[in-house]
Amino acid sequence: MAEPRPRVWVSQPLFDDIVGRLAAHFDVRSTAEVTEHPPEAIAVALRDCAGALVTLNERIGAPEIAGATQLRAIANVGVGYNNLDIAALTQAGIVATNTPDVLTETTADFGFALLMATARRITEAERWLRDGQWQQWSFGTLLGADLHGSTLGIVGMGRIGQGIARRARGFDMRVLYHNRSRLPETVERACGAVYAGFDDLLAQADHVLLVLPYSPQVHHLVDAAALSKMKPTATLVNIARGGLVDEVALSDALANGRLAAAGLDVYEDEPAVRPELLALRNVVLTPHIASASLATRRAMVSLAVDNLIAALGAGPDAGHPPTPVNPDVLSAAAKAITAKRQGA
Ligand code: 8YV
Repeated sequence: MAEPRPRVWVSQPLFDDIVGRLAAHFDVRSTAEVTEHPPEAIAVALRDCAGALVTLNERIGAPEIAGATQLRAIANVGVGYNNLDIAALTQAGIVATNTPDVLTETTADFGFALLMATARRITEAERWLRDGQWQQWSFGTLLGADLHGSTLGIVGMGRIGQGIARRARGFDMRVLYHNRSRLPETVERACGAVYAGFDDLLAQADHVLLVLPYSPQVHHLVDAAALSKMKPTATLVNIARGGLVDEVALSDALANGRLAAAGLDVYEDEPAVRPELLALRNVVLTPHIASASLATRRAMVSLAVDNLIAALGAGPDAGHPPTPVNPDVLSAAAKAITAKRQGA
């Protein structure tokens, strides 16, 4: 009798034609509607699965995998994977993968768009016009801050940060960056970016853009103290993770003229947005869409599907998912697959 096929869970409706590729190898348990899965439901969903395709909405750690004795791989649709407890997954021998590269340029485009909208007050201006407030053209209406000739401070100089720096060159901006480690000089030169300490960057930048990965170590990196180091005329843009910014301190700074404006695509408690932020006119708020072009979101799902198939030992790249997060687990898993094949 044929062995039963491994079961995989797909936590959200993604693109059916792409996710459909999983069915060639696995028994797929899909999710028809966008669903908020509480932790207990995730634990139940994972219990009899070998793999899962998940999004940032699903937080998976030790309690969720405790009963999932067959679970071998989790493919995250997203470059950020702070929704996954990598230490717990690694300890349990579960491979985790993410989706870098395919979203770099789209996300960098959006970072720039949000920066422009924030500095030049574009959404505020549209609301004002739609509200019927444009009764007479006036010279002093909705004056914003320039991008060209200004200093941009990028915090987090990975692939997306570098993409933003390259775009900034076209606007004749001076680019400072801060990163855990300084980049090789050749990369700095290619991006036209100069390394700065965090406080120095905050003090010098006219626009500060956050693009660093979230971890508990950088929780509230931008707090009241950091905000007080920024120019009162500056803008802050966050396209990384909400937890990087203390939203109470930010709302306070925006309301009291200690910061000119902010553009936020991510929030501390998504999808909830603080009423204090909603009430402010000098903040541009978007619903976590930095990677949301059709082509890129499809590419992300496709890469996640490739990762899951390979991590579970199927398909042409069996045992070698393209973008693992915890490759140590993978090498053990890949060895087991090779051994099984050689033994077969
Ligand atoms: C995704 C993101 O849309 O890639 C990331 O880290 O934040 C977004 O691009 C999100 O992760 C979907 O799960």
